[in-house]
Parts: sequence; C-alpha cells; structure tokens
Amino acid sequence: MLCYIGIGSNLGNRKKYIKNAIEKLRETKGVEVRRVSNIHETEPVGGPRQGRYLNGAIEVDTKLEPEELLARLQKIESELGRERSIKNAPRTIDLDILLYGDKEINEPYLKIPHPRMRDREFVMKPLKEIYEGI
Ligand code: PH2
Ligand code: MG
Ligand code: MG
Repeated sequence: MLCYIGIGSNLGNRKKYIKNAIEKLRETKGVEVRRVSNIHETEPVGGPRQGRYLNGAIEVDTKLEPEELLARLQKIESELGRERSIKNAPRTIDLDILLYGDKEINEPYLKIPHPRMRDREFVMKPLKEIYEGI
C-alpha cells in the first residue's frame, strides 16, 4: 500500500533526528521508502513558545497494516528520545501517518487521513513536492 508519512523535529540536532528516523524506516521489514521530500524549516504552529521545526514528507510502499505501521513509527519515535507531555510540545521526532492508500480510519488512537493535514502548510508543501516530483 502506498502511504505518506509526515516527519518533524524541533528539539536537539533536528537534522540528525530526521536522518536517523528515515534510516530506521528504511531498515523496517515490510516498508520500502520510495521518495523523500525536501526538508523545510518552518515556524511552529500551535502549542507553547518553541523553536522552529524541520519538516518533510516520506512516501513508502508498505505491507504493514495501518496499526502495525503506527506501532513501528511510535517505536522509532521512542528510540529517538521522544517524550510525551502536553499537546504540541516540542519534540525530537514526530512521525505521523498522513495517508494510507485511500483508507479512512477514525479511531481514538489513529485517524487517517490526518485530520489537520490540509490546513498545514508544513505538511502540504512537502507532500506536493513528492506528488509533483520535486
Ligand atoms: N507539529 C505539531 C504542531 N505544530 N508546527 C510545525 N511547524 N511543524 C510541525 O511538525 C508541528 C507544528 C504537532 O504534531
Ligand atoms: Mg504531528
Ligand atoms: Mg504525531
């Protein structure tokens, strides 16, 4: 299944966290990374005062079910030092499933398409780059 993942970081060595997260995705069985957008520096949207983000998007072809992919992304986040506190808190790494084929999921723990993606320039710009072939 073709799936799009949003990636973001605004704590510590942001470039390195993004690079490592993509590396871990590439090493994941059942996940083939096909395309990675440019990585953009963006102003934080929502949440407390915090530093700028690096954001991008990734196209993967995956055999994993959405729940399995979510679990894998959460594992990568925790391996890269992600700590969960308040909503929209600064983070070393954030990996969000944006689209999973044309599947719609509306569970408390997983909503696909990502409910806020269309309003977020930091998501739509890298997605467009992938669609339009950078
Ligand atoms: N993620 C958020 C909240 N705000 N702002 C930017 N610029 N980039 C993000 O990735 C981001 C955000 C919650 O996930
Ligand atoms: Mg997010
Ligand atoms: Mg997230």
